[in-house]
Amino acid sequence: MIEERTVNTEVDVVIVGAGFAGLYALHLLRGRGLKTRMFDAASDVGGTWFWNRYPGARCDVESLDYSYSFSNEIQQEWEWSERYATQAEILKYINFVADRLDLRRDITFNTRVKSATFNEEQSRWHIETSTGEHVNARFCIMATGNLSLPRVPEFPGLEDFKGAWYHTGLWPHEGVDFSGKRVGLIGTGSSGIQITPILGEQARQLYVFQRTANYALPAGNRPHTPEQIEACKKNYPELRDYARKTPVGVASFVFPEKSALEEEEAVLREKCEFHWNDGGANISLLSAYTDIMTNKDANERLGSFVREKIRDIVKDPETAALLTPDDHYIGTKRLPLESGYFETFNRSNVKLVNVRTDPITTLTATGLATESNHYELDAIVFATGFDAMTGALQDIDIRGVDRLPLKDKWKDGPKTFLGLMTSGFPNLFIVTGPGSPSVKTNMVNHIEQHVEWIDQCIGYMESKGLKRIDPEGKQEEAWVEHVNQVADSTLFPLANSWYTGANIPGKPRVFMPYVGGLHLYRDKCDQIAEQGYEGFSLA
Ligand code: N01
Repeated sequence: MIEERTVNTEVDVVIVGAGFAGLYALHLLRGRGLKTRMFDAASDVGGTWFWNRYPGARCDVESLDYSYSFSNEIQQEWEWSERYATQAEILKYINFVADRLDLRRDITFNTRVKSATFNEEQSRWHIETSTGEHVNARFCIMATGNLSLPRVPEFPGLEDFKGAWYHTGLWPHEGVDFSGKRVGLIGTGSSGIQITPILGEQARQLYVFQRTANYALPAGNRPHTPEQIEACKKNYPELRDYARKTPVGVASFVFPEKSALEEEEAVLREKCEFHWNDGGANISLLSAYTDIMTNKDANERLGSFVREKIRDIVKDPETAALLTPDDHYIGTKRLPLESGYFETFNRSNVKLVNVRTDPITTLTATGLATESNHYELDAIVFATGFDAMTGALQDIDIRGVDRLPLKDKWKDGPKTFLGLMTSGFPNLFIVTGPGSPSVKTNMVNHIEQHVEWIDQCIGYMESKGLKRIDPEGKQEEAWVEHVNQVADSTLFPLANSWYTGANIPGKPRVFMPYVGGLHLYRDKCDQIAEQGYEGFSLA
């Protein structure tokens, strides 16, 4: 029994998170005539793009793809200026959409959802916020994002450090001027790789503390020409339709036909060179052949090409060797797109420090100590990532049937049906949750698919007078097994990445996204809905 608590508000749906997912959900559900409330800890809309304001932050999916497709008016009205949009431009776009659809009036900002508890008798969720509000809702939609709980490693001495420190995922709105400063950057994932060139230009001295060398491919970012924009706007419906039929949800995806092992060396090189020079090679190179992500030898043909490029760019052979990845297959960790990252290490004010062989031991009042050195620093930038995919959800005290905490249910790793719901937590939807293609796709495309599925599902329940939906335990187990089987048929689980939770000490090691392809996944979700939500128990 849930204890008696003051309930201030009764609504149909609570949505947590005002990013791409939450905003679209609010638009659709409100359009259905449902009373909907949204909460976000931020002071405005934007989700990940609200927080990640570090210099150099850009999306690694082309802007013409990384945008809503549900409204032709919106896609015709908006103009993307560059191939890869900056954080600032994406945030402006999200604000434009929020205003255009008049979404703000149902959003409560600066408010964190502390807990969500399922009341079995009423089949309703009881939500408590950081401002003391209690809201009772039939449905709860967690649009909390996959990379929204930033993580600063627990280095001893951080509180002693007299300089300023920042996390890329919590960047100050007023910006930071590093001119004339000695700056230490910890982390060389996508965020570290994007911020490095800018820190290199600004700082008097930049130390990049690298634990693992990472692959990265040139972004080849450039302004859109008026002709490109016009062609895209004219063909948007077809482009979007094609994107939906691809494994990653992008219009430029080309289905591969051949194994990399069957390709002659000269032809493979020519292809790689073309993509390298054209930039944005993340998707095109990884999917240039059928087996880059499934066969070690095929993968190695691409990996060796990129390693050679790194050695060509970086002039100092010792630094080049350190920057050359040697512990994972290319693409098994998120493959960042870079703009001048490797070149930055040719600058005289930039030094790469290997903290794998000489680990960071402590932060001090004046800098950072490794086992064998001390680095004097005025500022430290943590580009150390996030508790990904499950972190933000588990940060909320979510309790389902019998008040079982989600944390307990997921103690050995997340368990969901389709990454959309988890059994024992009825009427709680997760947008792009663990077990869905999510972070392995164009997120906006996938978000639209998930939100539309949830909206349709709620509509179906309304039309049938149903109060409760919960995945069947057996179906969930089968889905989790399928997700694992598909992952195990690829090289992805071999890397220590946030996809597997390996970046968080003590987190269960499970490969979380579904890598069977968004197109096939979409068909599966549609089929389930068409068959009256097969695999879910409805009451
Ligand atoms: O985080 P990460 P991120 N001592 O976890 C290092 C998306 N994103 O913020 O590899 C020393 O990838 C850690 O080292 P190691 C994108 O999906 C997208 O960069 O664990 N180092 C690693 O180098 C991305 O994948 C864009 O050995 C420590 C780094 O910190 C995801 O967000 C841009 C350490 C963390 O890398 C996360 O990226 C930015 C320690 N104790 C982000 N702890 C786009 O372009 C951690 N590290 C769309």
